Amino acid sequence: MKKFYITTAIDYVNAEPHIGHAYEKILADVLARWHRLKEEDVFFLTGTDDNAQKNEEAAKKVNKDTKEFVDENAEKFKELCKILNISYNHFIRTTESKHKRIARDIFRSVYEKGDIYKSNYEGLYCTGCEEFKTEKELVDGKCPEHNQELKLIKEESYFFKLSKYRNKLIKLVESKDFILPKEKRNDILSRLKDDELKDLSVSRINKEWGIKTPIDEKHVIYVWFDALINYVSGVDYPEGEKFKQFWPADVHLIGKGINWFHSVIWPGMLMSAKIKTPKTILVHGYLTVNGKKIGKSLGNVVNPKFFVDKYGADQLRYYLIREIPFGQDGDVNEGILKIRINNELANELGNLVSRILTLAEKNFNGEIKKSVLDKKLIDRLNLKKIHDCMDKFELHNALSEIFRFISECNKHINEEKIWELKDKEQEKHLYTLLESLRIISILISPFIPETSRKLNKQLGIKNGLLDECRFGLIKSYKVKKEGILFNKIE
Ligand code: ME8
Repeated sequence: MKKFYITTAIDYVNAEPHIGHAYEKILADVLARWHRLKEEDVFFLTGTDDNAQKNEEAAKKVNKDTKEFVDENAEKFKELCKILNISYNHFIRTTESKHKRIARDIFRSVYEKGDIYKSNYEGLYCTGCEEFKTEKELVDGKCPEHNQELKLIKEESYFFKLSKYRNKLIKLVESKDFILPKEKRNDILSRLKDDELKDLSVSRINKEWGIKTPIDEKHVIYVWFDALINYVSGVDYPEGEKFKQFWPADVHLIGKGINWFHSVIWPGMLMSAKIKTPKTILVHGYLTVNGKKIGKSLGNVVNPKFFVDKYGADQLRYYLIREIPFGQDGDVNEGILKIRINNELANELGNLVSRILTLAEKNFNGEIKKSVLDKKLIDRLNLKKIHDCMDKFELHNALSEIFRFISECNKHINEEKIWELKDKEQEKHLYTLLESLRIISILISPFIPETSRKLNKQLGIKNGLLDECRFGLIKSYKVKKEGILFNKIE
């Protein structure tokens, strides 16, 4: 059986989750569910980045014990996954003892290889990014991601010989499908080729919070070195069955701001530790409000729970995936969310289901038998295009192609005036339409899983697989209408 291992970034728990976090989890969930529909063995990992200094600083600000504080916030990220129907297989936290042990083991093996040495660091640190910045990266003396002042730090530190792996890294980054979408590769490649690749400071001295390095108790492991390791500790590196089955990861899904860490630093660490590198770093854009990145430190967070409570999880999932072309930034706009709910979910999908089931119940007592398929309608489904879009991670295009077929079904009902047809003639059309609904339900299930579940219930069928997106499989239907799928928003 083919396997598919997908991860999201692990979130900082210095505050509650915002809609950018929700967006990433939804994208990953769609991919995980799609691969399950293809009957692949899927492992989907998400979790929290507990050991960051910014988490400790945030805890101190509210006079809380850091562990208690990160535990509380981590729960909120789990809760977010729950309300969004995120079907992860494991939720990892970097304060777990297993992760800590594995992070120390990897640090040690890189050290024993001779790739970690002690020196001094002097530079500007952005706690928002948890990263040293160069003068060149600053805008008006501030970090452009977080718009905040940097701390000048001058201290003893252990360094990882990242520079040693430069040529191998260039080759990796140049390889097809390593960084996707393709446009996200050039930045990284030019930075690797044009700038001198510096060794990386991988420890911080005299810090209370974090994982102690296995070679010097005075130092904790730099949080990025620690956090990236979650992708292998989450599948029980080095001896676990899951590691053997699932590593290397097929997709690390991340936001564009942390591409360098995933495309350069992480593979460099893996090369040194003699672990295979992941197959694809898949980079999504940022959600913005009035064009500005949404972020805790920028103080313009949008709470995803607000949208879920007000409109529903599937509605939010649909809107975010359909509205924002994968890889690009997208402005969160409640007005457009409402328009999409009304025009596409309620008027197209909801209405289609209601029209078909109403006729089936009224004229056939809900019982529709298999009959000749209506070729004119089934030819309007372009499954290949949907597959191609998914293979290319164009989730927005896949979803829009599915909804194009939904509106073709509505058009077909109008063109053929199906409600005016009699007996067998009408039943024949309804059979093809019910088969269309069954296939639509399979296709939408990764995107709007709750809707698919409700629809299957009304159709009286079980959840299907991609392989069952073929017309004429069901011998007879017994359908039962149960309320409407989507309420219209005033
Ligand atoms: O970066 N729109 O954590 P994080 C879309 N702990 N995505 C966004 C976003 C926005 N406005 N803001 C953030 C970290 N993200 C590290 C990751 S992985 C080993 C460690 C994305 O909480 C962001 O790009 O700041 C990242 O992929 C994820 O949310 C977590 O961000």
